[in-house]
Amino acid sequence: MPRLKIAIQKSGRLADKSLALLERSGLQFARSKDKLFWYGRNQPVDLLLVRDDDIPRLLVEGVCQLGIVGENVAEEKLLESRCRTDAGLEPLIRLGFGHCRLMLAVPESTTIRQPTDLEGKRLATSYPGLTRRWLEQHGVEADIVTLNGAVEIAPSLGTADAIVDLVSTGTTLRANHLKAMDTVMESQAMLYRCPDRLADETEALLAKLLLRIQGVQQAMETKYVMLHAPRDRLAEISDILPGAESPTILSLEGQPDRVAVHAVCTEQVFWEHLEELKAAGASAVLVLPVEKMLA
Ligand code: PRT
Ligand code: ZN
Repeated sequence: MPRLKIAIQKSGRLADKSLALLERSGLQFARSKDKLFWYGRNQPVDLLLVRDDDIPRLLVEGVCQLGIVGENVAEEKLLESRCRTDAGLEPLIRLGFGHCRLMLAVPESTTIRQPTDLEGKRLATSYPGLTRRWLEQHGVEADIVTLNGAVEIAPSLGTADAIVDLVSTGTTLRANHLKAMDTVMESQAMLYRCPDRLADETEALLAKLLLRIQGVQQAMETKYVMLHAPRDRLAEISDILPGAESPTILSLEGQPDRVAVHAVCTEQVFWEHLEELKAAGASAVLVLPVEKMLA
């Protein structure tokens, strides 16, 4: 009987959501507090809990067949060519969490305004591979100072003129009197597979698991939206609903000019959408989660 191994981050920003996704996909594990290995209880799928930096290598070396890691880490590791470069990791599903940007940032008071101003300067980063690629793309020669942490304080310490670091809310940049100048890479958590083809039975198991994960992923993004709308603005309202196809229209007792609209929105529903709906005459807008779906 073939077994699959999935690598996820042991602790950190991606850890809880990675595990939750797998558990929602119906996988149960015999949890052990300190150990790195959790045995699959109800499916032949085991878990390896490691540092996120190790995940690309574990996949390339075939120790694990699936792994969840930020696109930033996967790209960086491949560029640093600590793993075999001829066989890249295969990205399978963008997971919709761990969103961030790898950004080039400069001190607020700097005279650096455009990429060419970085010529001959020093850039501090934990992402030397991606930084080097950005410099090459912009035809700039600069020194890269590789740091494992506290990159944001390098300019105030005088060890760098600019930094390339991950940003999500921007609070860290502001707290260190830095401002973003360019986006080097946008990233989120991604499910990757090992580059090598597996035995037929193992491939079949992997395909089955992928369908489940995709289903969970879709259900998490999908919302059921209910609202009341003026009959004569239905087309406009349907256009605002993100990713909704043919909504259900129901008449409202005693209100000939208004109808109830029920729609399955397959893309994220933001507050902005609700505000637009309201402006188009919608009322009683409800957004409900979808537990499971089979399209
Ligand atoms: O121990 P291990 O090596 O497994 O974890 P780690 O410390 O290397 O990584 P961790 O858990 O911090 O991050 C894991 C992944 O989360 C990253 O590789 C990214 O893909 C993703 N991610 C999303 C982030 C952020 N957002 C983020 N904001 N990773 C780091 N940050 C840091 C950033 O480095 C900076 O110090 O948060 C700070 C900036 O945040 P804001 O909100 O102030 O902009
Ligand atoms: Zn790490």
